[in-house]
Amino acid sequence: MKSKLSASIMCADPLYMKKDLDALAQKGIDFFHCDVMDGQFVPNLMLSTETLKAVKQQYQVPLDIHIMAEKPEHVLPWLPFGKGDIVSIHYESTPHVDRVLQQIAEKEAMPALALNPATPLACAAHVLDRIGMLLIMTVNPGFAGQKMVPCALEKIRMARKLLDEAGYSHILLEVDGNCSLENIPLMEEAGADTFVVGTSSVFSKVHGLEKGLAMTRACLKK
Ligand code: S6P
Ligand code: MG
Repeated sequence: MKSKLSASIMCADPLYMKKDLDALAQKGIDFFHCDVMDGQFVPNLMLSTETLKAVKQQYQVPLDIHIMAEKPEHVLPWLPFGKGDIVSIHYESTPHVDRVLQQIAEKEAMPALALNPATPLACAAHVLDRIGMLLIMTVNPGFAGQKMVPCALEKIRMARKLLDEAGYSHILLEVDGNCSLENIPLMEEAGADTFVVGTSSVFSKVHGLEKGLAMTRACLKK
């Protein structure tokens, strides 16, 4: 499977967001990763429904919406998504994981399950028929600019094994958090195929957006 980049748009310059998104769209970014945080499930607030609607209306780039909210079933009806988009919910955020994944599929988007760093992979075992993507958090969710947690690479390796051995190799394996030029090759080697790129790579102030994107693409093997 060809590796993909999902640009974390919360890392764009909030005063010049359109400039950054235009450049990414023009350069053929695979997804816009849209973090939705409620200040309860995670200690931060981000991105607004109006921002997501404006992005959805303006660009053809598929959305990769990452809901970090308690009871995502209450948030889903406000969000703009449909065919071609991906919507992930956290296992830890609702007792009705299976039902909410179905609600996402009913709107023709790809349902995805996200797992916090300390959540065992076994939590995904009974919904593999429901999901098109498994999202492994490689930092604790809430903020950009953090360091990868120590067990991340081992967890990615175990996730790849679980998917392959259970006959679900087609499920995308996304990693979110500290996808840097140094970490991406290690994550890819461990079996990840979809990388959320934020301040550690594409949005790094060191290179600027376009050079950052080119350098990030260059470190993918697949
Ligand atoms: C964080 C959020 C992520 C970040 C991304 C930032 O909770 O879910 O999507 O936006 O991880 O990337 P970086 O390179 O700053 O860690
Ligand atoms: Mg995210």
